[in-house]
Amino acid sequence: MVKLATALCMGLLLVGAASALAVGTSATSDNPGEPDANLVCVPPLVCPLGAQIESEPPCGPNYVDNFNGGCNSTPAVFTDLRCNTVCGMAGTFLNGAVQTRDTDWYRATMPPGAWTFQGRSDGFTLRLFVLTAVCPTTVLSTLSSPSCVQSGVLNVGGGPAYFFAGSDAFSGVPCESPYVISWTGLPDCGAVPVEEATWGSVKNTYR
Ligand SMILES: [Ca+2]
Repeated sequence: MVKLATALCMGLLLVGAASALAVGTSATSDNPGEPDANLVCVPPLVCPLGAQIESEPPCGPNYVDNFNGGCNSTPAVFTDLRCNTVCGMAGTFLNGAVQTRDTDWYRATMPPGAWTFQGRSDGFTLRLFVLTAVCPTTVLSTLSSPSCVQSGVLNVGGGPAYFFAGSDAFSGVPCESPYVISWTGLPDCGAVPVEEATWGSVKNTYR
């Protein structure tokens, strides 16, 4: 386990983590033989029907994340998970002269059991974390996944947890670059019951 402490706030620790763990870390495609980390998917990544939409405002120069910056934000702020699939947007930008990435933090209380967390991105290398549900937080597990490739799975136990999704790199990723992340153990909001009355209650509950 790696103590994030305040280093995560500035993204400093994760620079090292990224270079150590990421597959195809080149932000450009001019390294022969290496995967293009910013490969745009053909066909494009699709947001599954009924997925929860992140809905964060687009990042950009000097963007301040008061939406779901998690332990990086003051006060800490999270997107609460309602569904087992989320469609979100990642990106990098300049904060003054500092290369910065948008970080998206999700939280849920997982039911008792053993579950998984994974994702896929379009146009950038995705970084995922499972974190303890406290700030400052502690990394329980992490992985990266090249553009267009379904990631491996991170194991998640029951109880409260924080989850992180974002660009692995701190530069070179346009804001509004899409990703889809998913869990086992959370409600499937894409399931549409046959009976209309039941459908209405599901719609009200999950959308
Ligand atoms: Ca964010």
